[in-house]
Amino acid sequence: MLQLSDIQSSQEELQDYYTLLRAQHVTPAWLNEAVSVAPQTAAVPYLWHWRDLRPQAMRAAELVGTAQAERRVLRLSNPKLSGIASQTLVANIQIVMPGEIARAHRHSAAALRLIIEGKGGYTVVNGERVPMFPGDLVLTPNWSWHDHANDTDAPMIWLDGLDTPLVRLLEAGFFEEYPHDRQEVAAVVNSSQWHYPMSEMRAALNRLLADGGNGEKGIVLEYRNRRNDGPVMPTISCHMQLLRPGEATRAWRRVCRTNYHVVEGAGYSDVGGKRLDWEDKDVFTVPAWTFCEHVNAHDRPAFLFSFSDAPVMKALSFYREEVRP
Ligand code: GTQ
Ligand code: FE2
Repeated sequence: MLQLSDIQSSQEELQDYYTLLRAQHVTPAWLNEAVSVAPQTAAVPYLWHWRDLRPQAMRAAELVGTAQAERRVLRLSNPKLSGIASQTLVANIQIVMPGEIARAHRHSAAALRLIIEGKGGYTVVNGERVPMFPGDLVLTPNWSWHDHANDTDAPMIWLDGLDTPLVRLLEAGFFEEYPHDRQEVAAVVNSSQWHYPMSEMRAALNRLLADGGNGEKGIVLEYRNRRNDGPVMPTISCHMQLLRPGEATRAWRRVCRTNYHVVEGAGYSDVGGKRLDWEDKDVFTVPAWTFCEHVNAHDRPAFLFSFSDAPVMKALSFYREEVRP
């Protein structure tokens, strides 16, 4: 028969033993080893108001040139993390002023841009010129060359989403500067595999709305990778949700991290019991395994863009989701 053994040792014996272990860089796992029955996120729900962000982006453009900063970027910082919006994905605000360029480079981190403001600057992705208009999604996948330019007379401001914290955790980060400030543009294309215009997304959502939506998830579409029809990039998936005036979604929680950007509209989201009131161009973060429901509290449609690391969690069989009963 199996028996649980109960050994009585003195505090002194134990402390001597632990001291010895520490000196040998060995840790007894029975001390402080908290097992969690469900994910315990360190991050907190948080919202950044555009009315606060925009003046700071403009100020950055006065204080720092694109020659000094590899990228002139403000990193939205979760109050409980250090300098990042979520554990795996950053959400940054980048500004490129008229006549400026952000010089060409490439890195292991995958990036997306959701354009917030501007009259149409462009990003060059592996020699392809991709236009940037408000609401557009632009991808610069892992190890693709990219530089940004603004040849208009208005500031260009966008939201950057990158998987840099994940790449750092996995110790997989490479970075390379291009030999010139900008890439030669090989092709000027109207429809690039890296570009998802807001006009097309809006039209697709309105068609879905007319068809009654896709069930309990509401009026929401995933951006598809144009090569393989999967998530837009191996580590990041992107969605756009249309919330009808007065619509309230069900509360979901998922084993992944999600950052939201309000393309347009006003309302609020209940994220883990915290109410985040949002309006046009705000950004907010939803930690892992935290119930989240959205409410469009106004009489105009709301468009919520989001990006998450769900593809990573699915690939590793960690993904779960549930609706609040
Ligand atoms: O635009 O290439 O927000 O490399 C952070 C790192 C943007 C970019 C960021 C980057 C970029
Ligand atoms: Fe970059």
